[in-house]
Amino acid sequence: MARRPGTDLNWSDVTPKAEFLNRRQVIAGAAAALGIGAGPAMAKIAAKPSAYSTDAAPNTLKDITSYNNFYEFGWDKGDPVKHAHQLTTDPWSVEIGGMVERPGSYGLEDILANVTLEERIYRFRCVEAWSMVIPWVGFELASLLNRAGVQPGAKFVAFETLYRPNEMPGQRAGGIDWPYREGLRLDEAMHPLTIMATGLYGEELPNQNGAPIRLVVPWKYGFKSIKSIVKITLTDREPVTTWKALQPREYGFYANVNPEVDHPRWSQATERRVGAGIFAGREPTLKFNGYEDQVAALYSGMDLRKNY
Ligand SMILES: Nc1nc2c(c(=O)[nH]1)N[C@H]1C(S)=C(S)[C@@H](COP(=O)(O)O)O[C@H]1N2
Ligand SMILES: [Mo]
Repeated sequence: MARRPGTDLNWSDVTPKAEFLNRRQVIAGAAAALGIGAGPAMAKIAAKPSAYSTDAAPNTLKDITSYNNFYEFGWDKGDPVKHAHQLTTDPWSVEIGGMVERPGSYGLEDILANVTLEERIYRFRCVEAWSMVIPWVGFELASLLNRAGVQPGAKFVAFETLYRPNEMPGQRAGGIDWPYREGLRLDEAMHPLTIMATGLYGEELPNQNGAPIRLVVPWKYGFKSIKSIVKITLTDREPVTTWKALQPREYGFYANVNPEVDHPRWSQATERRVGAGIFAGREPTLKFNGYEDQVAALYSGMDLRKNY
């Protein structure tokens, strides 16, 4: 990991070499399927298809935009769609700081003008044992972190949601120590599956889904995929994260989807696909939410029961 400042950091730089070589063909195949960049994300986003997309059938736009967890707008699944229209998402900027070469406030338009937007159809698994398939539009977080220039000593990435209680009624109530915070290990953040989403179904991200920019980490429980991000900090120690701080025995820092490690209060072996209908059976939950081939190497040698 010894690098000169300003050098682009790739997933391979934070991944043991042998593991990277095993995956080169996957990466090469994906790269070939992609192409050139797209313009800023305005309504009707031009986004290229991705080899990382699942071929599972996506949920309907209605399911994805009316059954939400966004506690800034209330605790019920139907609260975000009722209240999130209050949120002002333009202008928007993301403050990138900590162990980076080029700290500063990055405007959303400027961020979008310098990335490649892709459609990524991902499986999405909430820790509450429901799931969806969501056609996100977004770009690899790695490209943004490289733009800011990650310093050699950085090991984690911390994220914060907007704190604006006058537009977010849930923030006027207690329960959570706002703002909502999340974090990733640097190698997780640099992984090509990790994206910043700015749209879904080829349109701008609806407010209830985390407009205008949110994280999506498809192999982890949904609470890691923090919404409406205003701050990204590179750090050398594990950052405080909202759910772990609230209930450390139930929610860990890693939160990798794992059917073999139950939540203390319910099984994680199966899941309910939202919208599948009341006669559809539960589906088996897949290790790393079906992304095991791509991400298992990030955790080789780790006890996944201890690091839940
Ligand atoms: N800021 C913020 N981000 C958040 C949450 C939240 O309450 N606040 N909920 C998380 C949880 S628990 C889930 S399951 C997903 C839900 O994303 P969706 O509503 O777009 O499906 O967002 C995650 N990101
Ligand atoms: Mo969740």
